[in-house]
Parts: sequence; C-alpha cells; structure tokens
Amino acid sequence: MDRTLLVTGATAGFGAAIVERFVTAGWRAIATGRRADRLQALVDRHGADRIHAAAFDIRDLDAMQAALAAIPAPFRDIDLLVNNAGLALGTAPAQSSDLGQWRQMIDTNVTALVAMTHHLLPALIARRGAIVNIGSIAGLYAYPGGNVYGATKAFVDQFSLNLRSDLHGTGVRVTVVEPGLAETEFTLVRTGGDRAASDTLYAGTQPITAADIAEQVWWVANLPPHLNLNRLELMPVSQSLAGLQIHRGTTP
Ligand code: NDP
Ligand code: 8X3
Repeated sequence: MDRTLLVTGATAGFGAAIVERFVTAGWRAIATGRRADRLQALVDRHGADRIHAAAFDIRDLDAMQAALAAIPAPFRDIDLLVNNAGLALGTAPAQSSDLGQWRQMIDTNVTALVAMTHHLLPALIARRGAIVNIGSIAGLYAYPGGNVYGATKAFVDQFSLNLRSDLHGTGVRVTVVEPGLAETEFTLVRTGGDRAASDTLYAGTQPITAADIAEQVWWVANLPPHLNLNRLELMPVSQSLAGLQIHRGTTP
C-alpha cells in the first residue's frame, strides 16, 4: 500500500487514533500538533519511514507553510487530509465569555482549517484524494455555552459542503464527520484542565471513543471511489436531543 494522509491535531484524541488506525493498516502519515514529544512518540513506535512529525502551532500560518514545504519526498503525495485539530474553550454564555478564547477557537477551528485545505488542494486534486473535516453536533444544534465553538463547527459543516460543489468533477471526495459526546482531552482543554469536570461529564455515559471516530474515518476513506459520504453525524446511544428552552417571567 502506498498511500499517505495528513492529520492535524495528531497528539491526542481523535487525531492520534486516526494516525494509529491508518498507519497500522499500511498508510504513511504526516502527524501535526504542538506537542512535539507526543509526535516523536508516534515516530518512535512506527518508524520514520511511516510517520513524519511536523510540530507547529496551526494558528501560525507561516509555520504551517514552512512545515508543509519541509515534508520529505516520500510523504509528499498526500491522498487524504484530515482536518481534525480544534478545540472548545469555556462553557460560559456569550455575554460573559472571553473574547480571547473566542478568537483562539476561530483561529484554530476555522482559519487554520481553511489555510491547510487551501495549501493542499492542488496536491489532493492531482491525486484524486479526499478530505475529512471534523465538525461537531455543536455546529448543528444550539446549546447554552456553545456560542462561538458551535459557530466554528457550523462553518466547518458548510465549508465542507461548499468544497464538494467546487471540487465537482475533480474526483476529490469531501466528508464532514460530526461527532457528539466523545471522551478525549477535549473537556480538559475546554475547562482549563479541570479533571473532575471532565470525569463528571463522561461518568456513566459510555461516550464515543477516539478509536470509534478513527474507525469511521477509516470507513469513509475506504468507500468505493464513486461514493461520497457528505455528512456523518454520530452520537453515543446515551446522548440525544433535548428540545427548546422557555423562559417564564418578566421580559424587559
Ligand atoms: P483533543 O483535545 O484530545 O485533541 C485536540 C487536538 O487538536 C490535539 O492534538 C491538539 O494538539 C490539536 N490542537 C489544538 N489546538 C492546536 C493548535 N493551536 N495547533 C496545533 N494543534 C492544535 O480533542 P479531540 O480529539 O476530541 O478533538 C479533535 C477534534 O474533534 C476537534 O476539532 C474537536 O472540536 C472535535 N470534536 C470533539 C468532540 C468531543 O466530544 N471530544 C466531539 C465533536 C467534535 P496540541 O495540543 O498538541 O497542539
Ligand atoms: C464536541 C461535542 O456537544 O461537547 O464538539 O459540543 S459537544
């Protein structure tokens, strides 16, 4: 097998599991993220001929460009881009949210994803490759405290569908995967490192695992080449939609 994928956010959670899934099946992977030690651990486990580690902050668009230019020749023919790096910060209502956190989510979940896609589109078109963007149910359904995080994921959803339209006739496939409750480092990051809050959220829920998502991405990437899965929305059985809220009392 001579296929290569690039996974952003491969130091933890979904991204690490996706790299593991594809590399053990014979793919080469370019793994990105800020935590170089974790990327190096992937290289140590699988070998430098199977994994190329590119450590950079994805919000730094110059660093992104430099990292892409430095990809070694055996990894340059990219067949699959998995835009996975992302985060939520905070659960406060919009009116008491931190603007810096909003900007960080937009810079990571939207601007960096767009830039990475733009850089790799020519290569993906040349290879008749595929893009899998990691969205979220937070981009489809509103919930209190979802404000900017959910909006960034709504962007990912629509950008994915719009990419499909533009790539019509190129053979490039585009899928947006929209998971619900999944236990990774996501809630630790969202709560600023509150382990108790993270454990409480997932307690007794049997959430989606990173390996579950990796398996779905593997399945999407290996569909017959004439099929495009546009959207894949999934939740654990323990999660479902809970309707609208009604405020009673005086409204100014
Ligand atoms: P994790 O926190 O476990 O992993 C997030 C990954 O994103 C890490 O590898 C992290 O790498 C990377 N990342 C974040 N910020 C940056 C940055 N500035 N530069 C480079 N890399 C960055 O979370 P998940 O695996 O759960 O999240 C992966 C994706 O899935 C995200 O887009 C998230 O929004 C989405 N998602 C998560 C769900 C969940 O419930 N867990 C559900 C639906 C969607 P590093 O810190 O080393 O830079
Ligand atoms: C993560 C899922 O519901 O915590 O994207 O926002 S949720």
